[in-house]
Amino acid sequence: MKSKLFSFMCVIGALAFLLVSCEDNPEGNRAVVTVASFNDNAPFFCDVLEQGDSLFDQAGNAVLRDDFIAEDYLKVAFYNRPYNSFIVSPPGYPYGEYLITRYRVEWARVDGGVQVPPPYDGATSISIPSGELVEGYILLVPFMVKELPFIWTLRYVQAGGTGGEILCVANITFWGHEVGTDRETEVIGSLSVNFADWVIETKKKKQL
Ligand SMILES: [Ca+2]
Repeated sequence: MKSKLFSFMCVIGALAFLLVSCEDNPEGNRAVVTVASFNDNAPFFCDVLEQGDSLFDQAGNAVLRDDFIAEDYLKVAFYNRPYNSFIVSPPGYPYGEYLITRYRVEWARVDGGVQVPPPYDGATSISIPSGELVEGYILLVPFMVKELPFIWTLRYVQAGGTGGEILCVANITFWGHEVGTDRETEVIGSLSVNFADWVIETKKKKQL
């Protein structure tokens, strides 16, 4: 009799668990998503002007015609830790997967300066299955930021700038939701970003 009662209680318990597990409750988060790393855990060096194949001609004048501006992308690794280890969602079912849909980059100076790039809002679709580490890329420094006067002036002297370096922190907020819910949650991370005109002469010694 005791074993029948025990079995009955187990069945009731399992049913209750299934009901809770299958509840389509948009308030109930089951995943905890974090930024595992930015840029492979290294500071980000933002080159405000890319030099072409040639830095100087034979007369020592800067060769500017092959200089150009490149937008900078940031590598981001997300980890999706299941909030409840008892809930296992097979592929294709709700709650096993988290989807990053948009992000905002905001800047702070850490060198005593006051001018910062404006906030930047971007959209993306980075899917992170439960229990997995997923890497993606976001746009960190758009073209227009490198055209801002206080960034432009960091170009090397021969290109009309004054050189120098600006030290910033990028505070990045990601928004996303568990697949199967419509409740948006935030994931936040920060990294150091140094703006300068990095001139790598050892790679570009070619003269015209
Ligand atoms: Ca450069």
